[in-house]
Amino acid sequence: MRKIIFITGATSGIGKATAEVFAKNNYDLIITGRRKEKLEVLAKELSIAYSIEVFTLNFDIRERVAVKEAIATLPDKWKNIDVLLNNAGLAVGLDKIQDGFIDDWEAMIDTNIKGLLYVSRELIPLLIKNKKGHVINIGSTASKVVYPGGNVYCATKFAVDALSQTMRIDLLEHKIRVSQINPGAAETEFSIVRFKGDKDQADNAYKGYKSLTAKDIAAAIYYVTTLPEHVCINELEITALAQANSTYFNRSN
Ligand code: NDP
Ligand code: 8X3
Repeated sequence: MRKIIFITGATSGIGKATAEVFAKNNYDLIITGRRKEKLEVLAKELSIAYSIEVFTLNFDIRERVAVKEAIATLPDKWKNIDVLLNNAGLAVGLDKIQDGFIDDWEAMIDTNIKGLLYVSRELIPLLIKNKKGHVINIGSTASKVVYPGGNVYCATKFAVDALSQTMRIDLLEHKIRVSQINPGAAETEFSIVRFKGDKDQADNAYKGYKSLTAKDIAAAIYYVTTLPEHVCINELEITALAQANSTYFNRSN
């Protein structure tokens, strides 16, 4: 029987690359996101390429009822989840706190914190019931060190850090692993979303250095699931060689 990974935000970037890596390693996938067509194309592609099964769930993670209803449609055999990847997330804007747009703040808080909680609340009881599991939360270098204009995004990722630490305590008695992966800048749709479709601004984020790719992060996510059952990687921070932390980059290339 193949293992199952549930991935939030699998329509692009890190979530999509992770779906590819786990499919290649003979996992069945539950992939989620708002863009239904992208989910369906990916499901078809991966199930054919790797002879695995893929179940798609199309919902907006900010909608509490939609999350609950979507997860409730999982057939029993798909509830036997081994890995939950809480990945869906975004940054919107890079404004100073005094200039920030409240709609942007709400999008980040509702997605990065509340959405992660809604999904976790539905799925963690299943992991407990199955007496196994691994929760992997995607934090950020911004879970540890803030940067100018990062205010609310950094706050949401600090919150993810707090949740990973407390989940680890809550799930200790159930032998469920909790890992947090903290990527630095990785070239995905992240900056396009942050800069609201402004491609020039988005491209600037990755200028002058070789940034991480979504595949680099996906490889690390897979790695933390491959260790012996008694071992838990609590946290991994991964940056490009040219990035020291949230603020310091070597852009001399
Ligand atoms: P992408 O923009 O490429 O992917 C984000 C994914 O999240 C998409 O699949 C998107 O799906 C999903 N998503 C966003 N909002 C919602 C929503 N409301 N409901 C459901 N799904 C949603 O970015 P990344 O792959 O880079 O980002 C993935 C995670 O990695 C995020 O948590 C991000 O904060 C984190 N991260 C990214 C870094 C980077 O530099 N790229 C660095 C550090 C952390 P859809 O739009 O179809 O709903
Ligand atoms: C994303 C990291 O520094 O590009 O979490 O905003 S950063």
